[in-house]
Amino acid sequence: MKLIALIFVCIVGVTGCTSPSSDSTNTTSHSQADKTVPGIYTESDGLLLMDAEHTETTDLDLWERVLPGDSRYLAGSTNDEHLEFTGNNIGSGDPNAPLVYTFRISKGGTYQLFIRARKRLEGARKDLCNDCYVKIAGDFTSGNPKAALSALLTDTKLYGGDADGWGWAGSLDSEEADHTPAKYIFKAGETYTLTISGRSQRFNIDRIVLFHSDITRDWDHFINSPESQRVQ
Ligand SMILES: [Ca+2]
Ligand SMILES: [Ca+2]
Repeated sequence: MKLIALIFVCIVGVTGCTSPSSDSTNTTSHSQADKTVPGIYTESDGLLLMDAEHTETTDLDLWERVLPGDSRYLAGSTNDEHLEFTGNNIGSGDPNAPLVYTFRISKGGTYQLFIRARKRLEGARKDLCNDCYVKIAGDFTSGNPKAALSALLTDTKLYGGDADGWGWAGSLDSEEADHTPAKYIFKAGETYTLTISGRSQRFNIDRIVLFHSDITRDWDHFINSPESQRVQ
C-alpha cells in the first residue's frame, strides 16, 4: 500500500508541476507562436481586436494564408498576414469553411462588429468578392432594432471592404437584417464565439474589431493597437 501511495503522490506531483509552466508559456506572447496556442481573447476598455489569421480553427479549409511575397498580399495588413477565401464563386455561395474565434467580455453593453477587409476584384464588378457570413453564439441580445436576434445567431452575410486597399466590412444583409450594422448587447463576464464563414471568393479578411458604444470609432487605433490578450 505504501508503494501505491508513493506512486500516486509522484503522479500528482508531476501533473501539478507541468500544467502551470505550460500555462505561463501560453500567455507570454502575442506573436506568431499564438497560432498554435488557441486561447480566449479578452476584451479590455470596451475594445476587442482579433487578427483573422489567429482563428482557433486549425483547418483553414478554403481560406488561405496570404503572406508578404504572395502576389495576393496587400501591404499594411496587421501581423503582416491576412486570409483569402478561395471557395464558392466571386458572387456568392453557401456558408463555407467556418473560422472560430472565442472571446470574453468584461464590460457589458452594445458592441459593433467590423472586419478589416479587401475585395480582390481583379477587374470584377465592385459588389463581387466583397462578403462573408458571420454569426455569434452566446448570451446576448440584438443591439440594433433593424437586426433580428435570429439573424445575429445564424450565418448572415456581412459585406464591405475596399478594392484598392484595406477597408471595412460592417453591414449585414438578410431579410431579418436589411443593410444594417452588426450590433450586439453583450453581458459582463460572458464568453462568446464568433464564426466567420466564406461567402464570395477572393474576399480577404485581416482583423476583426468589436468596440463598445462608449468607445470612439478610431480606425487608426483599431489597426495599430496590438490585438487583444488571450488567456487559456
Ligand atoms: Ca492580420
Ligand atoms: Ca457581394
